[in-house]
Amino acid sequence: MSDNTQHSIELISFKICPFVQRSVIALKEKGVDFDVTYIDLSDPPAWFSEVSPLGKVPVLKVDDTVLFESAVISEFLDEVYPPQLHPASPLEKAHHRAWVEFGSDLIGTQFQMMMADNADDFAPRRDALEEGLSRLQGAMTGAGPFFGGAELALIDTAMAPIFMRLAIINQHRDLGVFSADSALGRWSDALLARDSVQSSVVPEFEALFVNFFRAKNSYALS
Ligand SMILES: N[C@@H](CCC(=O)N[C@@H](CS)C(=O)NCC(=O)O)C(=O)O
Repeated sequence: MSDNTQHSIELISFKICPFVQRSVIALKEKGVDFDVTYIDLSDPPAWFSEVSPLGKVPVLKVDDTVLFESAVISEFLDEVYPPQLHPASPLEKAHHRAWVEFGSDLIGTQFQMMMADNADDFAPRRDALEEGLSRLQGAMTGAGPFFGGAELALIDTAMAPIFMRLAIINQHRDLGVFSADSALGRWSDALLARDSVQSSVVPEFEALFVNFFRAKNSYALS
């Protein structure tokens, strides 16, 4: 294994996976060339269980080495490909890493909310999402619009998938989990305006996302 930047990179993806989207945004922010192989998680190809130790995407094949776990993939990309997006200060970097973990949990909370198929199940999950977002806002430093201030950092690439999904869900049901005129609102606007974020999903993403959860009778989309 070498640490130069002449790697061949292949991303194994599921088109609506927020964790995969994190990897794509980081790759794009760094201008890294990569190939994408899409799989259907409801009917994965036989080779997938050989490649993915946890049976999950994203998987990043770097030459002959398989990487998994979106936060680890992003850390690798940040160490190898400029520009460095993590803060240089060890304390600030650790703070960002901790909140990336929180963000992973929040992605799960958002998913659970989308899986609620009735108002009674939906309400507490929506409230949990609001509470999580509020805590996240409390951890932001600087004057925005990004998590740590004016410059996009690695943690922003990890959170953008949540905001992209919220923008879509809000078109169907006004969740009211944060106001446009808040640090979260300004953060969301800045992320969703970013080229790397806009181009991080397939053109039919919104339809795929809505259809996936409609098939689960998602109350959020009813
Ligand atoms: N902690 C993992 C989570 C990845 C994950 O949950 N991916 C989902 C799709 S969005 C998956 O592959 N699920 C398949 C399964 O659980 O069987 C990461 O950050 O990469």
